[in-house]
Amino acid sequence: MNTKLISIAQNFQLEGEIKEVTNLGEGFINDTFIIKTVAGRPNYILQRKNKRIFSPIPAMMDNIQKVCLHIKKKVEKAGGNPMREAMTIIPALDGKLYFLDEEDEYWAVCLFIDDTIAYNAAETPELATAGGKGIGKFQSLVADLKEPLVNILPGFHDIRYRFKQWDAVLAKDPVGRKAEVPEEISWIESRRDEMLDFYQLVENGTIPTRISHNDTKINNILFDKQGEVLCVIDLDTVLSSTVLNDFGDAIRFYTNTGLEDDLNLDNVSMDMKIFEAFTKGYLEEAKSFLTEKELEYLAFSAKYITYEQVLRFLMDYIDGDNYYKTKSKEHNLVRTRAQYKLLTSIEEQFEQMNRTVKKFC
Ligand code: GN1
Ligand code: MG
Repeated sequence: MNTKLISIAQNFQLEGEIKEVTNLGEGFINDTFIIKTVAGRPNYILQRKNKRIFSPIPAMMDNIQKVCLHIKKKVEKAGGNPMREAMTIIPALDGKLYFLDEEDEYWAVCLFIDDTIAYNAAETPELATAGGKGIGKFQSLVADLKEPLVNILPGFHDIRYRFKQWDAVLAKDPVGRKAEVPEEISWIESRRDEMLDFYQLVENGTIPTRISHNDTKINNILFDKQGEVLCVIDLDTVLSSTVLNDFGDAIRFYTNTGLEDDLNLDNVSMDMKIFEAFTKGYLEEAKSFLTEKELEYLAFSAKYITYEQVLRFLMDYIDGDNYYKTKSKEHNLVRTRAQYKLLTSIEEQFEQMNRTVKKFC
């Protein structure tokens, strides 16, 4: 594999001779590697982009490039360092933003930003506040990007579309798993109307659509050694959607006292202190551009995205594990139950979450 990866990497405009290409991280969708080069030269991130999910990949890379160049311009204007505070896409030798290999797989490279820290959990409230600021700042940096982005993930955080997929998968029950999970299915059905009522506000424009990141896990942010956010990464999902999705997804991830696939449900709950800390940081940056309606539904977005994630994991389980990478037959079901536990914890603390949002408005 390593020689194959090296020969893939050689198709990009890299500085310095390649020393090795090794695995990095555990994304559910793409495969990610680090390209190490000789001393004194930059290192790079190499990714095989998942063409089953992002389609078409060339349009996705164009979206990412538009966002990166826009952020770089603004960072430069503000006197910052555009090579560290924005992602840098490295083109292939032919100038394209991707390389298509003989097996029809798409690869892309970006610069590795060194001297940074990526966390897998919001270990302290201070880190959560910094993360909140980072996401708010990212949204404000891209708010005035005029060039349209191609919607390469139709219906991504659109619950009406997700219900269509859900109904189809349940009707088909392709691997006969539906009968095993009646209780889990009832978790989805009992909240269907509540979620559609919210989504209608997005569809009718009551809640505006803006450019958002759509995958705001803490490990998609690079921090500097002082604990401040340097750069938001993983731009595969930059789309026009409600920015509430970014807030909700971050809360789903940051506040979880357990793991996304925790086997021990007692570990899983929503940590109010982390919620408060993230919200404080986020609103410091985002308060100035959010509308009253967006603020009103900010806490709800955590319910919405966590619910959507329960649905997506369970749907993939019933569908026979076609979307997410899994480590065992039950993995998507374990994830479903752990995310549902988180959802119920959010529901229990919902009033307090709303009060916290108001405090920082
Ligand atoms: C996927 O692969 P990763 O970790 O960046 C998914 C997110 C989910 C997440 C679950 C394009 O993200 O939407 O929230 O897994 N990305 C896509 O943790 O489906
Ligand atoms: Mg991602």
